Amino acid sequence: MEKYFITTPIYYPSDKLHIGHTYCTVATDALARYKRLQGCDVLFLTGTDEHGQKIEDKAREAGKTPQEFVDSIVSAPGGVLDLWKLMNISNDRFIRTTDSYHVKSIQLIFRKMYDNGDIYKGKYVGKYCKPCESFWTETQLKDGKCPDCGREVQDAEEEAYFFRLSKYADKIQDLLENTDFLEPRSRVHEMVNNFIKPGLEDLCVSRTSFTWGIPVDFDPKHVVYVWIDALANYITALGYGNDKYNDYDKGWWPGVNIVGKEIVRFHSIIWPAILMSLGEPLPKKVFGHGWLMLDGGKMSKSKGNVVDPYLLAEKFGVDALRFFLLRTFPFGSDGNFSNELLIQTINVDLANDLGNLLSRTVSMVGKYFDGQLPAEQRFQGEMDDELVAMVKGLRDRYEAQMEKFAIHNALAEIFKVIGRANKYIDENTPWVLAKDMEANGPRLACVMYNLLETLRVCAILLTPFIPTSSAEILRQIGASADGASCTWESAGQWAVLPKTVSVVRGENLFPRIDMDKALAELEEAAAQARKAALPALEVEPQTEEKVDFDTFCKSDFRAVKVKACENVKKSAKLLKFTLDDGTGADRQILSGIATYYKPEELVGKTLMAIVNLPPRKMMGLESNGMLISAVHTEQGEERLNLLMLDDKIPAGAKMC
Ligand code: ME8
Repeated sequence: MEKYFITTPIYYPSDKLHIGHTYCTVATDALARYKRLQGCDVLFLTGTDEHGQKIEDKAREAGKTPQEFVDSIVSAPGGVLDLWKLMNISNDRFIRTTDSYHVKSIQLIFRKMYDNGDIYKGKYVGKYCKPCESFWTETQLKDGKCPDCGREVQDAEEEAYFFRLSKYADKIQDLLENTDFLEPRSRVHEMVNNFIKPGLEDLCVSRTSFTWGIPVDFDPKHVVYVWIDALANYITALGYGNDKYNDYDKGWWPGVNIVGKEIVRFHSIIWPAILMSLGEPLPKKVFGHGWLMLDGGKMSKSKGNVVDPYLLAEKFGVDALRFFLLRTFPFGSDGNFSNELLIQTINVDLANDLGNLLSRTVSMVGKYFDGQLPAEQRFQGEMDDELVAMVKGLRDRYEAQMEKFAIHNALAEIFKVIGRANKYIDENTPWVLAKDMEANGPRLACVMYNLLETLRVCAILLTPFIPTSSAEILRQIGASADGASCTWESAGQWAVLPKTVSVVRGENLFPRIDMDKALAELEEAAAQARKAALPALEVEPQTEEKVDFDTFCKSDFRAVKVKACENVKKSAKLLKFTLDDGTGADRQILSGIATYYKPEELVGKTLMAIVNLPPRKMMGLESNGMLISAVHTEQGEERLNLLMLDDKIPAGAKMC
């Protein structure tokens, strides 16, 4: 059996993952499932890239150790592992770069490259982009900023180890230009023109300014550059340099690396150079997919424009979400995400086209034949030929696209057939045939059989995208009882179901979604999420400016007792207080706190007031002083509490 090793990038657990990460993982999952369907022995790897300064900083901000911090995002409930479980990701292995076997392998790899002279000690002077964890030379900067993310860079100078990347420049240019190692092809020109032709410089591969990384074992004040640590996961997870696994030499490597476009540079230049240095085979392929954008910009937590996959999966179903991501956006290009597009794709493709084809077919077989087709069937040539021919060639057309990673085109091929099948129903008008079963029964049975066969082939080929729904379709059309009619081989054949197949009515797989209602609900959920993301409790920062003691002492704070309190007419905010301030005369103070207190709950309370402010008119009434309260913010909402004093304190007592 052919071995096929496929990987996603390993994700940074610096924040919760979003729909962009989900896109990348679901696409790789579909490719892995496709290869399994074809009969390959697949090893699908994903994981998390847990070292580096960004994680160290984030952990500090969160008041956690780096390990506690990454655990809270990777393995805690609602973390990365749970997200992949929810999305029905079929990975066979999950690597964390903090796993001890990986740490050991990275130390060995670093030492091997040091021993063979490809890593040497030098001094780093240049610029560093912290969010990207990338070093740049002056000439590589774009308008003085990081060429990858456009953010500010900082000066950096320190003793460091370097990798002789320059030594491999020609070999890598040849690899990129003269093989199909990197796809899509457009990315080759970008790499060669932007990075190789201007001159590949040696790469700084160790850091001493932070500690959250894998120590260089022969010089432990250095930690290994996070990209060497990360890229090598593709082989350490197979057991390269460790005893945890022993798959590396067993035909699994080389594999296929699926990555997002911004990390193509690391995967198509640095990664093959590392492997060349180690004398190991290069990946079969690096495929750089596009970004899911929101409002024209890349989705990213730091920009605050992320979409939550949990919310969408819960609302529309996991299969519908997986399908949308892969059907809508050409895999190699960027795509603009919107909730409208998501709902529209579900309604058009899944509810109208596929869902209707299934429910009409199964219910007609139920209604006209009591759920089981008769053996006597009449094929009518011309009326059937076009559909049958389309279905017969579907698997090969689909395969041709999948082999090119043109996932969206493979799906388009399936949906052309589904559209043709719906038209076939309208052309053959089964409800008219059913009016005279004696004359037309065999013809009607053949129409139904052709539809069931069409659904069978489509459902098999849809399995990598919507695994749960495909299994249910195959069950409803009577294919699953017999494993042989659900295989890859059978998807390339016609008339595999027995003539007398029985169907099973099931639930409506893809109910139509009310667009306006769903959009309003999503907007409400997003508002709630934004609110929940606000700090739980916030107080105003303390004033820097000092006040001298004498000025402070001029403020006259007194205990006051509330004799009466009422709302001020025509004002939603103001309360009018009649107060005993210990002088024997009533004092009137107006306070804008009616949204926080009802007047009656304050009568009799002892409060604190400043009494020597100049009188002020509000809504035509005079206010002599101000009641003192404490203010803070909770989940974005302002909270106010009057300062209530012990009732033992007499009215007029001075606060000092
Ligand atoms: O880059 N649309 O990790 P990462 C599509 N640790 N894909 C997106 C996306 C979006 N909006 N946002 C992120 C890293 N991704 C490194 C990888 S591999 C040895 C080390 C994709 O968590 C992104 O393109 O920042 C990348 O392929 C993957 O998510 C991981 O991104």
